[in-house]
Amino acid sequence: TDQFGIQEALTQLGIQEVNKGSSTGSEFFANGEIIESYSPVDGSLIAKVQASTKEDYEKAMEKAGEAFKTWRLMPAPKRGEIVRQMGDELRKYKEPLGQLVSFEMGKSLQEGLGEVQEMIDICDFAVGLSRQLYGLTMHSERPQHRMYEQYHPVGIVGIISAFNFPVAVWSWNAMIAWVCGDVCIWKPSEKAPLCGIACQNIIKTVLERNNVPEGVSCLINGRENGELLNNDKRIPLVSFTGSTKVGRHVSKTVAERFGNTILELGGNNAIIVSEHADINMVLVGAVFGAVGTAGQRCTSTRRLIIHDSIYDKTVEVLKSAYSQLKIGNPLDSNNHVGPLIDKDSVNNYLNAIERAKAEGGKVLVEGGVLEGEGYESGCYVKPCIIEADNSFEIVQHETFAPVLYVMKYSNLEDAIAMQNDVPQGLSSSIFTQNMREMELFLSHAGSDCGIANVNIGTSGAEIGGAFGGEKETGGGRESGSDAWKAYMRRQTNTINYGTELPLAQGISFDI
Ligand code: UN1
Repeated sequence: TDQFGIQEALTQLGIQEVNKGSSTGSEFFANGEIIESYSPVDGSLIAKVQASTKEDYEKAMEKAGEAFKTWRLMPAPKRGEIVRQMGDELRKYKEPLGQLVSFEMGKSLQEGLGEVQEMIDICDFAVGLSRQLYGLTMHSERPQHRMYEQYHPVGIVGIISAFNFPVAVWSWNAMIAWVCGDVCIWKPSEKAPLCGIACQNIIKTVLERNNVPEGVSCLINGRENGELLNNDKRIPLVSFTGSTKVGRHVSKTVAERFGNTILELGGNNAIIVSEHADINMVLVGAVFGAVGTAGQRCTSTRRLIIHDSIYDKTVEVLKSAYSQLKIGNPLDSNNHVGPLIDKDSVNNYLNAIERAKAEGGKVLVEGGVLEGEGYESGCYVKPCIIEADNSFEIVQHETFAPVLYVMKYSNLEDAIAMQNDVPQGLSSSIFTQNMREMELFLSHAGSDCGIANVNIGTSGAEIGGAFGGEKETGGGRESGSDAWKAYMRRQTNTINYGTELPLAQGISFDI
């Protein structure tokens, strides 16, 4: 691996052999069990992280609570200035952080760098936002009264992130929460804990330099901490990214105590390929969507719904593209597809293929686990294509791997119905050059997803839009647009500057 400079990157990011998994700003602590982080790239142990105990968690929460008291009083544009400096710091560390993401998680270096770019972009977005946390004013029905609304920070925001976007998802939440005046406590995935340590190391210098109180940014590693966050009444908002199964549990637990959640759960994203599509464009969108990040994005393309008149031709083009895919070390820019995150994931992939076959699916491009030189980690699999029915149970289910299901349609209403007929509702797309088709797809009778694209694949959303989806995807929105509102509490204010006290709704109450 060292031909790819990983050791150097780890050193630059301050990663040690054993890292304390909890910290508030510059103070590191953690006395729990050891989490070992193995790279799916070559199976090697990268480094260890000591998880937090309940006492460590309490310590972090105490610091977070204290920090909130001062952070909330700093003017929002001043908080924005600190986030601006974080963006600058991330620019400096883009290369090593991108390398670490690629090595710890297994996505291609290009995508690792792209993920850090999303972090930089959300910083820029948040800086602008820090001067635009607008509320409305309304006209009161009473004379000499003024009504308006304002947004206040909610307090401590819990962030539970997934392995597949081990740094960007945190930043979409944290950077926005920070300009809103909240403080954050982050539990990264146990499958990518070093990415969390690296991010904390990068931003802590900014916090220190600006005398920002410890606890604005808290990091806690260790699985048990997720449950502590979910049950903690001091945390009004938990932002969770992960599976629908765990998300359902988080949702119930947090709702039970009337806390709020932002849920970014599974997707089951389809591309409709119309007979009016530009096939060369479909090729890039669909293949990157299905095999990019080895199919481990919540926005990965899982289903292609192809018009029957161009079905055979499209399948041929796809087969030939798949035969040219290079699978291997994601740090080597010649490769298109890296490994899955771990062996459990490889098993899920194999099971999905078996189940699809058992339900009557026809394999068009064979899958399988790769062996031999370069594939020692046992996590490299071949992207496969299976002809299937949308109603197959396995097709209704999100498998976090490069398995693409293809199916036919003959009229667009049916294609849209198929695209919508899954429990999830994250991302969707249509390739067509026909204006009527694209508008129908985007209409009230069209896609039921949080993201609907035309002549673009399902993955690779920009940070400027609100990111998230409907149904079992959880309904949350993060990142751009007005997603910031979930990180603040709205207050309606009515001020009487007159000498009378008229009641609303014309009620008279004489005493
Ligand atoms: C995820 O997979 O959890 O739209 C997030 C995309 C990326 C984010 C994916 N910008 O594919």
